[in-house]
Amino acid sequence: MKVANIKPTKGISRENFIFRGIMELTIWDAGGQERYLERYFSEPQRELIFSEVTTSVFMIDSTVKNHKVKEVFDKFLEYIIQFSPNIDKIYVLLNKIDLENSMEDEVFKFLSENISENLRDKLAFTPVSVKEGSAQHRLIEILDFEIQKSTLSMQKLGKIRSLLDKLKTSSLSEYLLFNQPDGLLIASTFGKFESKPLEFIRFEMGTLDSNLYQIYQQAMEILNVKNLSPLGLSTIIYESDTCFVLVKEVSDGAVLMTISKNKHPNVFSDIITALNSPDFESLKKFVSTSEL
Ligand SMILES: Nc1nc2c(ncn2[C@@H]2O[C@H](COP(=O)(O)OP(=O)(O)OP(=O)(O)O)[C@@H](O)[C@H]2O)c(=O)[nH]1
Ligand SMILES: [Mg+2]
Repeated sequence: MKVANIKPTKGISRENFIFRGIMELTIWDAGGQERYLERYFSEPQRELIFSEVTTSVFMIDSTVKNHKVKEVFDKFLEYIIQFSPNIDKIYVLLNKIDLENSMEDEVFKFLSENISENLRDKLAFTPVSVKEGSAQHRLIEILDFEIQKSTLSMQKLGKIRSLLDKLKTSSLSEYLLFNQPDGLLIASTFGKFESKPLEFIRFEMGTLDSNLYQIYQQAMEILNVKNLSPLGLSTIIYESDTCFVLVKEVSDGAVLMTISKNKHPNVFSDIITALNSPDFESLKKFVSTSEL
């Protein structure tokens, strides 16, 4: 998201999200303005806000250092520990380090003051910048720890990986599966693979800005095809000197990228067969649903 035009969060904003296509999240973004803080630190609200938390992230503007901030931080810690005692890590992001007047070191010291050793061991401070993208990077890292802690997510990931490996074996190609909403990699036949998020071509006919569809209809009329099936833009094929690259929508939630080993016609046909196989259908099931 662009950092420039963010509106202040009113109260608590709730959003559901499926991280990396496999882990369902409910994100509670708590507005930092005083009137909202007062409300959700008060009784009985605070129990509702601070209980059943799995991951907690406190983000602070590190160009500001005052007693109000420390008070808020201490209350936040108190209620998180009280109402979600199973939490083993509390992440603190010291934001805006891109600014010259950022004092992340001082803010770090200031926030750590008068905190019991026990509690201090749970705190993980990271200097970040939303503007430069390191805050987003850190959040992804934090959620990746959560995936590793979640049995259901790990089971899903295991199934997805084994399906990708099956596709690879049957078509001598590499497969990369991306989560559509954020472009993050879900799994790949390379194992660990770090890349920038995949930026999507929108899978809609309209985005082609072409009269291809009318011509297709006309051609099918000449060919006397009844029950014309709609033309979907669900697969895109690129070609290099040495390989084919296919990008196919698995579901609303995911996109599969295939890189062929070579350009032999049978490799291409094996890929098309793989992309229309029951294994491909199974992939759909595991991505973006809570089913296993
Ligand atoms: N320079 C810089 N500005 C930032 C950064 N992150 C946020 N901002 C700016 O800081 C202001 C506040 O950002 P928000 O994301 O609304 O902050 P918030 O903590 O969610 O605020 P509340 O919703 O009121 O709790 C906005 O004007 C942002 O453009 C950053 O990393 N660097
Ligand atoms: Mg906000």
